[in-house]
Amino acid sequence: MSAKPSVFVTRKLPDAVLARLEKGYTVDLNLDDRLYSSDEIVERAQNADAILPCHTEHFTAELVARLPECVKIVANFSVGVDHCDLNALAAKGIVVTNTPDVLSDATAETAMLVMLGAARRASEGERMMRDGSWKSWSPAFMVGTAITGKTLGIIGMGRVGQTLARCARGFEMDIIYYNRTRLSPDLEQGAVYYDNLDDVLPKCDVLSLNCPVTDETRGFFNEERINQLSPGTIFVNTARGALVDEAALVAALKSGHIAAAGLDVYINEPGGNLDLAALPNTFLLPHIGSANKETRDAMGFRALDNLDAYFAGNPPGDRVA
Ligand code: 8YV
Repeated sequence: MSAKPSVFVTRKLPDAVLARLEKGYTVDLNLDDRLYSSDEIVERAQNADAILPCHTEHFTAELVARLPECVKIVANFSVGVDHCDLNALAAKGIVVTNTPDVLSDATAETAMLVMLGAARRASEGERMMRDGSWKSWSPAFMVGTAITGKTLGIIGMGRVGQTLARCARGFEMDIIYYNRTRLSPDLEQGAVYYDNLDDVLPKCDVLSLNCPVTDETRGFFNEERINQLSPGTIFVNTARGALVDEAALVAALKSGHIAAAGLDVYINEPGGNLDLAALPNTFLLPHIGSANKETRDAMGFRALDNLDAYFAGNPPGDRVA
């Protein structure tokens, strides 16, 4: 090991983060911000004590098996860790960390943005203004749905879910939620807990997914679950596309059973889903939930805090494996 631990950074990080990183570490940077293949990740890891990846690099069991012994920690620049096979990494003795808390506000802001965008038909209106097709106005023109005073169901009441609930209360929304465990009353802030999805889905005017992808939640939002929603529900997903059966979602949006969807995440990223894009009642963003300067800096610093702790011989604060 060189005097300074060496860190392989898979993507281009904010300048302030790189400046701090370079003070404490020998770095292998990707200033072109190209997406590395698995072979390139393995090759660049050959001299690395640590890897600092994003969710765009998939640490499958196969890739993890090929990582050299020198790699001691994967310090993610993300809160989600579904791109990492945590069992494979742990079995190899590699510590894994994430960046919780610091992106909760940004992701909740994005959930409100896509919720309002879907409810108020913002995508249709925006396109009309750009292609010059706005030719008339009437009381029946572009009528959407109010969210003020409606019931918001949140699936996954972790940090982002709680922050979204706080934002939605600003619109006088009633919050109901499903979570593995009930929150304490001070965190619930009046939100009503259900220990069963079956009880939440039919009661929502707006449903928001805010849970991680696990073996249990992958693809859970399927035709059967969608049919449990009351007709006209607005659907919001800023968590992960893999939670959703997108073909079933497209069918429900076409039939009007789901009135509109506001999405920031897709099964296929980058790229998204062209069937969803072809529908007028979708408001779609390209996975930019945490994309503001303040948050991206904070995510980088949080990843560095984890690296610093690990290489100082202390337990990293955000260890997930
Ligand atoms: C990040 C995210 O932009 O942190 C997460 O889990 O989904 C995003 O907001 C991305 O993961 C960065 O790697």
